[in-house]
Amino acid sequence: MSVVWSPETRAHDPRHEVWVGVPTPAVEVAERVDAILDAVGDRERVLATPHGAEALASVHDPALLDFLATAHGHWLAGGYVEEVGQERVVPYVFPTDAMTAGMPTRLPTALHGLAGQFGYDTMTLIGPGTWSAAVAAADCALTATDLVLAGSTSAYALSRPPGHHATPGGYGGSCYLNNAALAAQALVDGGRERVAVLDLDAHHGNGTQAIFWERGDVLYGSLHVDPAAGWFPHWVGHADETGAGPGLGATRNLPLPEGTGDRAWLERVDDLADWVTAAGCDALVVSLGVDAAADDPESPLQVTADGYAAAGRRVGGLGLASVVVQEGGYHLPSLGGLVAAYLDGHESS
Ligand code: SP5
Ligand code: ZN
Repeated sequence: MSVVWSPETRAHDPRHEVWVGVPTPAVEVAERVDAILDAVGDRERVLATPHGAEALASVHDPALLDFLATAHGHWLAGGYVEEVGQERVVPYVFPTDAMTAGMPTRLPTALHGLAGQFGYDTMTLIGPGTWSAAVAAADCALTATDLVLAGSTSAYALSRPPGHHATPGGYGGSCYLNNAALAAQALVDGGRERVAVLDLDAHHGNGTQAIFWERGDVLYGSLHVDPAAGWFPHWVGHADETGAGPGLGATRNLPLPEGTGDRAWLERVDDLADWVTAAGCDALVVSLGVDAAADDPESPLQVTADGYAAAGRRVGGLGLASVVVQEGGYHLPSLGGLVAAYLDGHESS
């Protein structure tokens, strides 16, 4: 399968997250791109082509897109670098019900106030290259989708920063634009009638779930470490969330206990694959996070490279046109091998 990538995805260089108020070293780093490129071997490499702002608005609110495109410039003009030495946009207050208590609100003048309308956590900073990298990551997913719509059986998008935590109107979880959702929407726009997004990342893809929550034409199925056991995204991703309205039954969450290894993880991959088959889908998007791996610093799941290869065989065996989109995976020494293991499995079946 072709590997769609863009050198511009390296432009996002977050350096830190802010975790419980403390700067911790970033894990979603630009080196991930090269770790993966080095491992995908002699597969054909395709450069992503620009798809424009209109494509991004197919799943995101214009207000979010405007904010992401302009926030860092406004941050520099706002004096935060001189005053406190913070070079990246970090939200300060969040307009949840706890704060606003049902009262009317006004958009804040200060950017560190306004940022809380769009950013929903403190781990996802906006630096000088964030917007161009996020757009490039989306273009990777959209270009891979073009290849599939043109007749390729499958294509892999080396999208980074990742996307599955980005909601219609918000960014968080190291994600800014929802690359997998953009691919799924583009498959629908290209004439596919029922698209499944199968999310193998260690975390629940709350953004993708939110985007397709009330839709029956795009299914969202995910297996992930149980948010109720204390894991991001904490508030959503439970088994009783199944969609609403026309989307009722088109969301499926399989939360997993800490320590889940290959055997139990692959049984749940089987469950999702059977679910996709039963739903009669005609195209597939795989949110390929490899942070469920045992070595990964961001999750307590214990999946091996052999496990990812077996998942690839099972999912590839569905025989559906597939856009495989990169999500998480943070252990740089093993990252590329895990991705290659999945792709080998997917292609072999
Ligand atoms: C796409 C994706 O995999 N996003 C992951 C978002 C969850 N990140 C959680 C970070 C938790 C705190 N990290 C610092 C831990 C220090 N021990
Ligand atoms: Zn993840």
